[in-house]
Amino acid sequence: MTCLILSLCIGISLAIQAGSIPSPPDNRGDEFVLMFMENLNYGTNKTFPLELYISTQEQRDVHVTVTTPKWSNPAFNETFTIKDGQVHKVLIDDALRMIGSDLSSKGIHITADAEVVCYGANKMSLSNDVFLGIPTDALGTEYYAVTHCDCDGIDDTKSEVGIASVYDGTSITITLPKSDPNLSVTYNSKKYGPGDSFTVTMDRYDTLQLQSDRDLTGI
Ligand SMILES: [Ca+2]
Repeated sequence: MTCLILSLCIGISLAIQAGSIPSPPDNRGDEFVLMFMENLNYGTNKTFPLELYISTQEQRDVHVTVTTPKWSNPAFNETFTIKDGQVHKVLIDDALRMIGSDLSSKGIHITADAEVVCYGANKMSLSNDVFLGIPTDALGTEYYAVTHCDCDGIDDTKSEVGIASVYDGTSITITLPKSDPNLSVTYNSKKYGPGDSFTVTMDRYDTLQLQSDRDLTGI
């Protein structure tokens, strides 16, 4: 028994020295693919750029590049350097903000030569949202969304979900929740109801936004 424990300890020690134990998924990473969903503008026609904030815990200079690889209207490309404690703000043209239920190529690609964190602010007049970016190495293949909807017909608000693709040829199956008999989503000229499923194939940097007049929670 002693020999077994000893050999196990040696095995673990060697693995740690070789750096072969992967770190658990977290929000620090060296690659992100992000998107910005539609936001409402109350009482003004002023447009607001998309905001990204990028920081790091690294003691050395970290080189970061932010691009919109499949979007050129206008194209975006910015490279900068940050280190421990610094936060760099990136402003991106609001044309990258999604509109309606649509498939487009508005993915924002962030790469760095060490781990960084990224969060975004989606600002409009009287309607601000923020989100934490999840790096590509922490992404999964199954998600449930929680959404909000003023479903009383007074405001022109909708619930919405957004998907950004990291890989070419990604097949995504979307299933609408069954909880609301009046729920519907119209995508690609087809109307889907409670419990319906449909599949969308997306390539790298493609972005999909789906909206509904009803609460999409559970999609
Ligand atoms: Ca990480």
